[in-house]
Amino acid sequence: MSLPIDDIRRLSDLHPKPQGISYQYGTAGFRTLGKVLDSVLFRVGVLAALRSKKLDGKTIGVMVTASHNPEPDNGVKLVDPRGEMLETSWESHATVLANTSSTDEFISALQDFIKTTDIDISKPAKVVYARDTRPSGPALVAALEDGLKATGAEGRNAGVTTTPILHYLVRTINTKGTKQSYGVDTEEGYYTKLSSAFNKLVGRPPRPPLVIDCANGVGALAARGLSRYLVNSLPVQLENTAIDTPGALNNSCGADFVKVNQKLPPSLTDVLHPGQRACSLDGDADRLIYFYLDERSQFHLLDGDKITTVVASFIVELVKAVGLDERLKVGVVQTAYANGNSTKYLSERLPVKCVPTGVKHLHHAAEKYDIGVYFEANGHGTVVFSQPAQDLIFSHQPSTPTQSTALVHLQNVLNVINQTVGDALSDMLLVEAVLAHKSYGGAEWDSLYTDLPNRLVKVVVPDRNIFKTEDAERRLVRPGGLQTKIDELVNVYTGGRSFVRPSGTEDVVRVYAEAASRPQADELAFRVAGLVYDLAGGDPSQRPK
Ligand code: G16
Repeated sequence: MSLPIDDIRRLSDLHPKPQGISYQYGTAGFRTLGKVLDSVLFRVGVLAALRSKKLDGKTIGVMVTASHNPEPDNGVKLVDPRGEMLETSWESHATVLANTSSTDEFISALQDFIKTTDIDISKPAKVVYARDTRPSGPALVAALEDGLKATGAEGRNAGVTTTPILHYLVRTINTKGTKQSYGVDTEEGYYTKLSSAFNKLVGRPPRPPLVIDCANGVGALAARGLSRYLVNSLPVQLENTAIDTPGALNNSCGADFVKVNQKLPPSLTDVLHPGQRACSLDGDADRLIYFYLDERSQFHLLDGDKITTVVASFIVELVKAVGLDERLKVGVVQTAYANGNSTKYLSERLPVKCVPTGVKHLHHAAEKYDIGVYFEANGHGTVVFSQPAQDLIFSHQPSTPTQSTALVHLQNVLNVINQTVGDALSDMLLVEAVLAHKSYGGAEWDSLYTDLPNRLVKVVVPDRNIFKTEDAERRLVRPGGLQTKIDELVNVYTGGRSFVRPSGTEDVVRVYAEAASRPQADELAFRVAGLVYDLAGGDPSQRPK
């Protein structure tokens, strides 16, 4: 059997690649303006089918989203059979196929690829796909469907849903009827799995109401779907749910806005009361940031690092209470963005590893532990349990009533977690369960350690690809000499730390700085941003101030 070249040619001609644009499969797949992604979606459809064939007909996922990015952006990423990110070696194949300039070139690259990767074309291909609420989504999904049609793949449209639900679907479809079955392969199956574990963990009476900022994105739909199952355990108040209002998505709301600006979304000013907990999702509901107002109505951020701390500590306590602390090692994975004081707090208690930005790096590192807790400071993360750890947790015979109670809690913790990828709603339930068990409000949780003041700045440069990093992105290798200058600046500030890295999702370079005081952190960040700008040859009128 060979490729249906005529079908591919005919449909590919409907999705020509625009001239002068170069695409790159980065940290979160392809991501750029939605209006230039048509050809990419077609080709991703073809690639997803080939990935499925390569993996003996296992279902591959495709998510159309640009997550926290502005509404005109869009993107697409592939999901491997266990719900994890696409295998790294295929990222470069995706980039090559997306950049072929004509149908002929595309077909010839495809044929080479099939040969070198040894794909058996006669195998079946199955793909499940979904999109977020962006206006460019429907047309991009149509292009993707043409790619599936061209290769004869069987497609399942999961509609408008969150990125983590799509990852969940991929895993449940592929494990259906096996010992590793992960749940029922529907959105309702997802809500039922998470909520029933949560309801068992928390029970009545209901928790005080939680305000959820849905970023005016698809998280609003999923949060509403989930809330139907939480009536007696966690009343929620959904805010920023305007999914049909043009321009509203992620605009002055959502997890990225709250984390970067370290302030309340303006739309919540008259909504949130002092002491009340609230959280923000991002545009595809795979990130979660908590916050609260103290009695003086001062804003306090509870970011991914704070989530790691409270979740990892709780899991360690449970494992100990069950009597499995010698057999189950819990570890934490962070990135360079982790607040210095979170790393200090955690390292005094647990093994902590630092890896480059991007869920795939964190996820893989977390899989090295029996129980790996990973969160990026931006609120993207989850907990992964090795298969032997899961088997042990579900087969262990406790010796005392206390151990027995702790074991049931640990089993429910495992079930409330979406292990496939960072999942804002699953993480929210996990955090709520931990807070309920520890009788913590926002202030008690926040007091575990005090964040070092920090600042994140974006720098627009002519070419972000000249920036190369090492040591889990904590040091710059190129442009030459810049790291020495950063080091000299950092030394001037008490408790100073700063690093520079090119973004994998936006055409910018990011600068992070922390120091002993807020003005010092701000000053250090802007001075480093200035250095970056000058060395990268930016327009002097646009220099960060
Ligand atoms: C994506 C990645 C995250 C990463 C974020 C920002 O998140 O999945 O791992 O932290 O982009 O990456 P960068 O700083 O390289 O632009 P999301 O929520 O946008 O999918």
